[in-house]
Amino acid sequence: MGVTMKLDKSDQLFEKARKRIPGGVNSPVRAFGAVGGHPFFVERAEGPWLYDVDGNRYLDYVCSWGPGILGHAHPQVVEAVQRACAGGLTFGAPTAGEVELAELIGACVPDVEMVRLVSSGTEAVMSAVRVARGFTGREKIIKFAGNYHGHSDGLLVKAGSGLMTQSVPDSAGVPEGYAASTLTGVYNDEASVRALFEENCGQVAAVVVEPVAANMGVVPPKPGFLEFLRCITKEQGALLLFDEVVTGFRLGLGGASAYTGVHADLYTFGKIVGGGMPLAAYGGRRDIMSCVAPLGAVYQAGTLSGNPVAVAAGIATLKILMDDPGIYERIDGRAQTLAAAFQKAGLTVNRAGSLISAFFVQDGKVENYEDACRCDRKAFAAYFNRMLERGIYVAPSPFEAMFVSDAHSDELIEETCEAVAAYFSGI
Ligand code: KE4
Repeated sequence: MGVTMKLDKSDQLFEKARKRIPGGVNSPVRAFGAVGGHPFFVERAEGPWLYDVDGNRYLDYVCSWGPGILGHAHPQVVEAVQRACAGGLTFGAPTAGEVELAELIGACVPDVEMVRLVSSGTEAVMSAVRVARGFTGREKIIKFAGNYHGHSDGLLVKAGSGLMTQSVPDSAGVPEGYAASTLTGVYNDEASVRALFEENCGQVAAVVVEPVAANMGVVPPKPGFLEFLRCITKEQGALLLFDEVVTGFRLGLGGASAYTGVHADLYTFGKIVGGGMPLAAYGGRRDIMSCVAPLGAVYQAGTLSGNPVAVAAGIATLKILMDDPGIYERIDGRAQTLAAAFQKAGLTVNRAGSLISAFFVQDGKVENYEDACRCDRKAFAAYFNRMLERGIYVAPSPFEAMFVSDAHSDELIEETCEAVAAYFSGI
């Protein structure tokens, strides 16, 4: 099933990697497990292009799973990082940049009155859940099958992304007790949420949700679903936590709350907010965030939290987006063009802004985990490998989103549409 491109150096590296790194990769979904063959090893990237160690070039629709909204190696972001590096890599002491980034996040998402910078989306969601439990004094959380919130123990229950790719929705090594405090609802199914609240009356600290799901493929909320979650959490004394690690600064500067009009109590961000560097964030209502140490009793800490080099990348990225909000219209329009090409080829397409998924499912819609699981994995793998042969790199999993960046020109989008049409017409 593998591709016929020259991948000698990548294969040699993969051989060596597998001796020292589990599966040869530092994150499971990169291993090409769902599509066969071996991953290519990247040498460098620029704009919409990835270049591998064998000299192959790929048009990149993974965009490092979301951070790459501006394209790779954006000159202003690189320059900001280089300038920061020259002043030292890490201090473990507060810097002006952290204040500036916190203020920029709050300017874009006014619900985020206070924010804490951390180093990964996993850490952001794990910390936000702890704050929700500390603030409410309650233990249980509700998540949704197919939503992925990083790999902290309590959230690796019926999770999406790499777990769906490997068909293992739950992880080994998670103590029963953790899983017992994580209740799982059906995305877009209000009755499933109502039932969980009735069965666990007064015990639910928060509903944790991807406001637009992007880890079972892209699955937008049905009209009224988020509004329902907002109402029932208020009614039940629970908090609403929007996990915007993917949607934050992707669906627009204001993320999902601006895109949907629904406002949460807590938010998590990652990917774009760090400009491609290891930086994420959690934040929200001042009264809730005042629970966080050293102000309050909920402890969260990090040696590299608010790292000055990562903060410089984040500030540079947000400033470019804030100075040119037309980016969103451009990338959404291009995503729409791509979506139309997949629809014309007969696929079920879900799109939210510049997030797209084309599902290999026989007719019908994809509105939740169960629908997404119906996808034809073999057909997806064949499509993935043919596109890769043509130098077009989509995520090596049917349960990830396609990301469009500002570096994907109209011409490149057109070329991609032609490749899609050629593939599905058997050329
Ligand atoms: P990280 O710990 O990977 O920075 O973020 C975890 C996370 C949290 N919340 C959402 C909604 C996420 O999508 C993620 C991570 N996204 C996946 C891709 N869908 C990361 C890719 C990977 O695991 O390699």
